[in-house]
Amino acid sequence: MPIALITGATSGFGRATARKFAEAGWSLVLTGRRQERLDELQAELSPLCPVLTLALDVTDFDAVANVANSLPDDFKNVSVLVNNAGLALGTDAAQRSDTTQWQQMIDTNVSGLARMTHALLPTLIAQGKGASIINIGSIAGHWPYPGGNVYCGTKAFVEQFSYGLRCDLSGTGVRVTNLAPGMAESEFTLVRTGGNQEAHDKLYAGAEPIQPDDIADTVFWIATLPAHLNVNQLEIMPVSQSWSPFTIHRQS
Ligand code: NDP
Ligand code: 8X3
Repeated sequence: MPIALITGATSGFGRATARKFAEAGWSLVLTGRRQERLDELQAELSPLCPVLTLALDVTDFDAVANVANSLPDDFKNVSVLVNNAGLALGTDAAQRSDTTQWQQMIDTNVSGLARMTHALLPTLIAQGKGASIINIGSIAGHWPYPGGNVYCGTKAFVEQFSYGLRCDLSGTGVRVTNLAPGMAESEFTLVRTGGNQEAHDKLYAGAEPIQPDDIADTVFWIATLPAHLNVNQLEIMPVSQSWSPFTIHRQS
């Protein structure tokens, strides 16, 4: 069976995607920082498919550069890379934001994703036709909102980087997708707010948000499309989420 490598498999979209691919019997390389969560996934999914877990921080650029070389023979021919690891930190206006949080978002969502891709490109190109890079962008990369500042910027990067990869990989058979979800219920808001359960509950209450399984189904669909097809960009929102009028600040 083919091999998928999923970053940020310890929670939310990444964990649901791991479960989806496991049900289909794919071999999986699952990464994230939390070893306990990786151990739990290994125990849960090993009866379904071959699973290798790797404790990997995508901001550890030396470890990321070595990731392809560190894979044992049974797991080295990765044909699907799901660049999912990412986070938002804070919702303050730029002028009140903490630049340490900005840097962590840039290191994770931009540099980590770019370097993971670079590390896996020779492997993916060697697999050729049907191989895929599925980058998890966001509607935040398309539409600004107050307090989104650097997070939105990192997701705009993911979109443009995905298109640039499409250009550079022309002729290799390797596909690239920017999958841009809207509001989804995961640990995202707990991470963003430093563990504020009330903020999490309030945001999702009555909104019927996207669930991680919805994104897992979409990732699996993209990865298993006929090899001559490339989904360049897919934006997906809950029906409950839409746009508002522009804000006009008026002189008093
Ligand atoms: P979760 O917080 O539930 O999951 C985030 C995952 O990213 C975790 O597995 C976490 O693992 C991993 N991660 C974070 N930082 C690092 C790091 N430095 N190195 C390795 N892994 C890391 O959130 P989601 O599932 O919602 O988020 C997944 C992706 O989807 C993110 O890129 C997010 O920006 C994006 N997204 C989320 C939306 C939402 O509304 N939820 C909407 C649109 C996009 P660990 O902590 O173990 O390292
Ligand atoms: C997460 C979606 O709108 O909360 O990427 O930024 S949003």
